[in-house]
Amino acid sequence: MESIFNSKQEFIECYRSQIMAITGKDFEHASDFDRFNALARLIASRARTVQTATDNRVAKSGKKRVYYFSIEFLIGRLLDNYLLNFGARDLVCQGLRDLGADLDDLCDLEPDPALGNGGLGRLAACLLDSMAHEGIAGYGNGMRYRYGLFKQEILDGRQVETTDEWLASGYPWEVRRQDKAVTIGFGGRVVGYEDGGRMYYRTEDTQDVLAVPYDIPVVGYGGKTVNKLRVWSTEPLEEHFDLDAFNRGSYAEADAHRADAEAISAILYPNDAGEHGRLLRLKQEYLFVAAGISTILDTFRLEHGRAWSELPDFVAIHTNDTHPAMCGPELMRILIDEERLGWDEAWSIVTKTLSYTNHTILPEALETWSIGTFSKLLPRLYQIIEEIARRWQDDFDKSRTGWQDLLRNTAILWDGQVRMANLSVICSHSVNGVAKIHTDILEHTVLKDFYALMPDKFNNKTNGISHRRFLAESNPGYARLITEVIGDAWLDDASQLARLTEFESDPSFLERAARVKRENKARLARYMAAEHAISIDPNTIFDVQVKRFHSYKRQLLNIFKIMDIYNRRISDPNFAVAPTTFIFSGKAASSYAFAKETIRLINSVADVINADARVNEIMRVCFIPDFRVSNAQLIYPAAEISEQISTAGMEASGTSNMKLMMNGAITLGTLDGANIEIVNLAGADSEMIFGLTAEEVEELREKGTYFAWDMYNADRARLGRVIDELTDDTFSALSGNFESIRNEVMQSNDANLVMKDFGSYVDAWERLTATYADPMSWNRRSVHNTATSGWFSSDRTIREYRDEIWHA
Ligand code: HBZ
Repeated sequence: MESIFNSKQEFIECYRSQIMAITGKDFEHASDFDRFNALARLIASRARTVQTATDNRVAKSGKKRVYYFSIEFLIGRLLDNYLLNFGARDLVCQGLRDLGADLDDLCDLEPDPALGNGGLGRLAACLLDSMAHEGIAGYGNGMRYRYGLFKQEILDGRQVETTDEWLASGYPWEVRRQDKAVTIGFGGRVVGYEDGGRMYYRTEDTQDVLAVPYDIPVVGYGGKTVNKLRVWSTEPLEEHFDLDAFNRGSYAEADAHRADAEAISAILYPNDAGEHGRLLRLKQEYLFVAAGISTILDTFRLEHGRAWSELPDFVAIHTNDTHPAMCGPELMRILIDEERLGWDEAWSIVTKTLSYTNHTILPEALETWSIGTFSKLLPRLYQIIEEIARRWQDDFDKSRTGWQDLLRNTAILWDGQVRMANLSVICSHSVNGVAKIHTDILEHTVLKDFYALMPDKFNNKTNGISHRRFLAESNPGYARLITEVIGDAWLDDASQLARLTEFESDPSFLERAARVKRENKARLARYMAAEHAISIDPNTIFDVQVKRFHSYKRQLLNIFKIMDIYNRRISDPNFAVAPTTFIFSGKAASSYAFAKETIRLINSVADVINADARVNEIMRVCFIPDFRVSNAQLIYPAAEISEQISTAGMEASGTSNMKLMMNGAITLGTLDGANIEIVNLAGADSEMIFGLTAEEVEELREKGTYFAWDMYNADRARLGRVIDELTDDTFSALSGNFESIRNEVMQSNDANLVMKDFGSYVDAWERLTATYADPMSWNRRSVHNTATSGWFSSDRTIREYRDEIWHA
């Protein structure tokens, strides 16, 4: 691979002058942060040079451009990743060493922008990485939140949220593009006017804000393609600083106009499901949609004039979940009101251009907006949605049996609400789920009426992960070992990882892989000691569950298992289990009481167990605060057991399951989401599956014969005891007992089937950990997981999107 620097010497010279230009200091007098900042800016400017070349190439070749609209992009730190992708990592590392600096130390100073909640946002970032690698002209379009997802601290066992001020010291990767700013109007009233015998509409008296884009380069591995992520920030259109108010001493009032405009991009909503209906969120959704569409059309006009019928040939717009669902109506608005196309022509263009990914089957997570709120904030857009809804109903095939049900379930406007998922499906030519089982469930339950009407629209795109970030960059020891035996082609082509199967029975390779795992565990232990003064023992099994806290992900089941093992060991000192460190990490939505109580329960159990000399030889519980991309990259490589224990049928896909598999962890999981594909690829012998299947869950729910109290009564000694301990003070030293958890489980008749799966789960865990005593067999399964994980590279995922949806 060609590097962006011809030699180490050239790098050092460029770097020195960069530091001087930015700080006015020479390298020796620059602070560590100055050094990081200058290095990142140097790489960013190289990236922009390649970006311009990429863009010229795309413009000249007339290649289709793909715009990925997502309200979240969880990009993680970029410096190390971009050095790797540019093939400059070793050279820069050595250059820095000559200067007396350490690359890893500098990388650690980079802010980790938390512009997303979890899987959905991280997926968007992995797809950007892979688009650039595959040479797709693909652009992210999102929001630049001034404050990202809250920082999580644990105080007395509880989650405490503080603001994430990731921009405080500036962000070296972004460039503000004032020249590309767009005015966005809210509210106002729709005015019709006649022109040439046709009625047109415009909105007057709107409240306007300025959407200002910031561009972040996306460097593809190989360094040939650099795309960009464009994120939008809001500002007042004009300064309206109120001098009179200021002179009266009313400072906040003087600047209120600015504050109102800036509020739209001030903060990321911290809900990964459920709660919505907030006006500010609706403003965010419209803002990044309208600004993004405006940019797309400007580029198109420049390259193709007003040949709108050709838009679908040169542009694909992908909507990540329903947050960008207004893309359809907004594109209609511009084509009809401004470009003066007829409805049918515009509609055909829109539906050929748009596609939609669904990420959840939780009915309460499907977005809806009150029509009252919506139509007041976006009156013209609402009219267009009404017309889309009217035509949908008008054109409906009313000869079908049961058409009334089909129509009711597929309606866009219903019960005073705008249903964004239905809007997304109707405006798109493609609808996809994110794992095989998830797409099946969409087709047969959540979106079954659409599937009955238009089965061809539906397709599956199983999620993927950037194997470069989550294996090569996160696990450098393992990456070196892999490269040593199969060469480095796997970085480019993850399917090459399959060549590792040859080494699954090579004792010396397995031995070395195990040593790397051991070092990764020690690295995580050092991080915990340094950052959180928590000591964990790398000689124990690292059993890891890291993800958002949600009842369906069943962190509760995991902690019940831990309580049970503790109880049994206390009752019987001869009860033998493999020494294990139970590791949890993840955030709970700030308004989600049950999830927050689950965090407090875990920390309370940890407090008791970790202080109990009777069990410390065999178990410890560790909660890693503030889960985010950067510490996730330390956790995955250290994991040996990957806990993927959602109630079957509930987790759309999961992606931590893939990251952990790739890093050699064995999955302990239910047949849910992409766990199913994991088992299919690696084979049942290499994972440990337990619990009800999705069909069994459905059947149980339909039959209505399940009673949580039966489970309690049938296993008083173990499960019953765990349930009782929620309220009997065994674990209540940290701010009280857990009545609310007990009530939630018992009063909902165990909605997530925690009690139902408890027995088979603990049993599976015991069987799995018992095999740890045979290290060769364990290591073989570990390496086999890595060897069969290549299919989960997001390079594969993006090629499927490209070939089957975007046709780019
Ligand atoms: O998307 C997740 C799914 O739960 C997970 O199974 C899947 O692997 C992943 C990628 O496809 N969903 C989310 O992460 N959802 C959100 O983060 C979210 C954010 C804002 C919302 C709703 C959901 O308003």
